Amino acid sequence: MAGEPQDDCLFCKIVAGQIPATIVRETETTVAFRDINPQAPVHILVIPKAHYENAAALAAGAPQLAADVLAATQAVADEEKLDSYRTVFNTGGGAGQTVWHAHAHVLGGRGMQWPPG
Ligand code: IU
Repeated sequence: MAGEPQDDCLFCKIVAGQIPATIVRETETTVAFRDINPQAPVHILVIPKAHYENAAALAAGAPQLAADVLAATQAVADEEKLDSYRTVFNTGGGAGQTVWHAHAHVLGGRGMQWPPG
């Protein structure tokens, strides 16, 4: 069911403390941790604690929680002292989504190209 922890979800396990992660920020509803395969000097993932499979499901099912995730991306960027940064939600395999628990990538600390690959 939407919002409920999933046994086979890596990010639900991080929320539960069952898998280690370098957590940089935590609120009542969100967790932010460093990506294990960073694509920029700063690469942090912000996730809702509740399980939604992607950003679209999160926005539709829990709009306040989606807002909490967005607010957390800004807070993380501030804490990392990023003037410019990119926030990415990969939605669907064709867009590069590999973990099916909604997450925002916060990337910064280097120049960015546009369009992204
Ligand atoms: P994606 O948008 O679903 O492709 O992003 C998933 C990210 O999760 C990706 O950048 C991975 O490096 C990252 N990640 C992680 O930080 N820790 C893990 O244990 C695993 C993936 I598996």
